[in-house]
Amino acid sequence: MDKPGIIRILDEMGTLLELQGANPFKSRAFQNAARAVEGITADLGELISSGELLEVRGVGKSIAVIIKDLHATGTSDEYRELRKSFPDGVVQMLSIPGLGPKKVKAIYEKLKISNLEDLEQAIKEDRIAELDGFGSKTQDNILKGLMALRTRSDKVLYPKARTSADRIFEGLGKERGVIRAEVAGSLRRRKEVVGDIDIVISAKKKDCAPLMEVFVNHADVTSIVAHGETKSSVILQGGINCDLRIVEDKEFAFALNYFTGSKEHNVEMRSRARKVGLSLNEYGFSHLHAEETRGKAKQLVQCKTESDLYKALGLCYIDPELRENLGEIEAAEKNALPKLIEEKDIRGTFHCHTTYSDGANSVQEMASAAQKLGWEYLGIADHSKGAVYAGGLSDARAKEQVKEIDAINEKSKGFRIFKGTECDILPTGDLDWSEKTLALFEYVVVSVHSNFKMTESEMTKRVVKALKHKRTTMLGHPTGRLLLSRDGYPIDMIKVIDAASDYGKMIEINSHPSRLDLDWRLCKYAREKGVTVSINPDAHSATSLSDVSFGVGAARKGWLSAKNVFNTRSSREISEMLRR
Ligand code: DGT
Ligand code: CA
Ligand code: CA
Ligand code: ZN
Repeated sequence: MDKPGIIRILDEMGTLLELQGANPFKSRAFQNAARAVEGITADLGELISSGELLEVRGVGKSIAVIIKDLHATGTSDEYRELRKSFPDGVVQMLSIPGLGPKKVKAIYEKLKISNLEDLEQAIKEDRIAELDGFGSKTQDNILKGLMALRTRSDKVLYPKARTSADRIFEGLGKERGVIRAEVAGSLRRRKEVVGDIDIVISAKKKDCAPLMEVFVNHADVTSIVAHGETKSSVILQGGINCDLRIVEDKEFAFALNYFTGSKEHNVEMRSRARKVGLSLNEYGFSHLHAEETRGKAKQLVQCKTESDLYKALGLCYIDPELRENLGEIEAAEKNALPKLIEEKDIRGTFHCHTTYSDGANSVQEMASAAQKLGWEYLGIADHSKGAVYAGGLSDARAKEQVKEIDAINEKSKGFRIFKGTECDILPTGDLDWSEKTLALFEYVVVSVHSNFKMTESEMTKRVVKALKHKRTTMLGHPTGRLLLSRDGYPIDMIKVIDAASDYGKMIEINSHPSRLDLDWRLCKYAREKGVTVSINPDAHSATSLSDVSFGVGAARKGWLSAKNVFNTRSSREISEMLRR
């Protein structure tokens, strides 16, 4: 388990102890330990193995053991015990804004309320207000908090859900009795944020119950929401929900298709089926009209795979990423779906940072890592001088870096570093570098990093002006959004894409999992306008070069083929394009 996960569990344990009415020093010790772990800058794994963790102020012996377990296995006996001592609903109450452990304890013990529904009911009956130390004002606040909790989005970023799903899937998929197994839902569709994990398995009837046992007893499961023979639902470490369905193998294609969704895609599929007199659900086809069933019940289409299912409806296979009911069914009918880009099409990438600005690795280290990924080239793009918060280069340092890259390129065969910069777009829409410094680079990524508070039309004008600059090659993270934490600045992306098209400029898909900006929903429009996209990792370390794979996912969701993407070209083609 990583540091943020450990901090969260320590905090939760402190709260649970408070709820239990334990010695206040004990619960505070957990909260202190959480703050102490937060403050650790060294590598946590090393601190643990060297025993230095005990020297960290605020971490006592027994908590050090818990941290060690959490780090190594993702869970700890103490944590599981503590979690078990309260119903899940009581723990959920703790996440209601404005409702602390003392109050939850009173509600649970005095009114025997252990879930949110009963809590809401009790509020309606004015029973909370009557509790000692509560009153009607407190009751109103709890109701407000409860409503806020209901509407809060509990989504997680794609990689977090992917990692959790892989951990469950790894063991479960190989269990005896599993015939076929697949991750479905928004995760299979590669949505940038995911609500919960859905897994579909096919097995013989007799194997269902034992498989379900394995699932609900997985080490990552923190609580069980529902446990049945063919469907179960659990909460995993980190708070993400995971649903499992087990079906018979002849139903597998139907169940996988249904649980992959999206809901909107499913609705379209069902209405298509109806047009040919069939009813479609997660188990198979059936005849729509009872009178037609007579005499031909046995003739229903069997579908072994999803391809068979689509074929039965007169469609060619639709990749999961496209199943958002955004025209994929009509295109599949005409056999007009694009051949989607794949990770192996990528031959290098642009927009990477080094120790010259705020990156963690040197130019050489970044280049070596790119070569290890099998790439032919790498574009470096450190920050421009105005980006002081990110170690922006001075003009002199920019010159030095360009020299260093030339020297490395001279020595290396079959690999090429492209000299670039990530140049700030000033509030006026001008570029941060002088013409003279801009001329040092082979390409220029322009990005907004400051003065976000502009009106939509001002911001659009600013970015369009930067795109128009003759030295500009591509636009970086076009909206500045951080998924689940910060909305992008207001900007008219249609106008921006139109401008890129008019000026012959590119737009990046920033592949950092919390950016994925250009949004995939706009890729199709960019493609129609002939705007080439560059899938860039915005890597600040050698390891994050692999974030490019998330960008490939976004590009696939956006209907892009290899030919729509800049960094599927060969090194020579890239050189020529940049020279022009
Ligand atoms: P999420 O989990 O919110 O990120 O998104 P999904 O798409 O994974 O949604 P989820 O987990 O609620 O359900 C998985 C799939 O099951 C969904 O994509 C389509 C199918 N499904 C669920 N509920 C319905 C429904 O009411 N109608 C239809 N047609 N399909 C449904
Ligand atoms: Ca889901
Ligand atoms: Ca689900
Ligand atoms: Zn940037």
